[in-house]
Amino acid sequence: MSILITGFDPFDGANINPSWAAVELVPEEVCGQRVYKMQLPTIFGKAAELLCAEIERVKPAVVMCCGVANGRTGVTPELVAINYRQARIADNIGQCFFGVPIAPGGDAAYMTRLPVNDMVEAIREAGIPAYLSYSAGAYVCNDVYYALLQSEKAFGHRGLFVHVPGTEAVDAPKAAQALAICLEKALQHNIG
Ligand code: PCA
Repeated sequence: MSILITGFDPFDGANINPSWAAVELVPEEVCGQRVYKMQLPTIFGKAAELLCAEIERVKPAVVMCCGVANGRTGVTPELVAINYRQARIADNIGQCFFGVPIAPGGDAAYMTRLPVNDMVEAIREAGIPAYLSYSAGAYVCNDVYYALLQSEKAFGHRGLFVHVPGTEAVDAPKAAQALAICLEKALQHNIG
C-alpha cells in the first residue's frame, strides 16, 4: 500500500508555495508505507492530467493533494470538490475561467470518503490549528480535487485535498506534521 502526496508550484507572483514546502518535509514513510511526492503546476486541466498519470503509474491506496489557502488560520482538510471553475487570477499559463464547469455534464460535486473530522481533531490535539473546510474554492486546487475524486473508481485510491494556510499562521514543519497526521488517519481508515 503506497501513498502519493502532492503540493503546488508558486503562483500569482509568489516565490514559494507553502504547500510544497510542507510536502517536502513529510517523512518518506508513514505507518510503514512508502510516500511518493509530486509537485503539480498551478495550471487548470494540466495539473489534474499529470496527477492522474502519476496515480495510474504508482497505484497508491491513498492520494492526498495539498495547496495553499492564504488568509486561512489553520490547516483545513476539504470535504467537497465542485464541478466549477471561477478564477480571480490567471493560472501559471494565463488561463482564467469564470463560471464554467470542469466536466460539462459531469457530477456536480464529490465528497471525500476519508475521515476528515478525525483528522481535524488529531491535528488540534497536536497543538496545530485546524478546521474542516466545506469549499476548496473554484481555482486550480478545486480542479485537481474534482479529478482526484472523480477518478477514484477508475484507479481504486481514496483521495483527499488539504489546504495549508500561509506560513505566518502555520510554519512548514508544523504544516508537514499536520499532513502526516492526515495520512495516518487515512491509512488507519483504509486498513480498518
Ligand atoms: N492554491 C491554489 C492553487 C495552487 C495553490 O497552492 C488554490 O487554492 O486553488
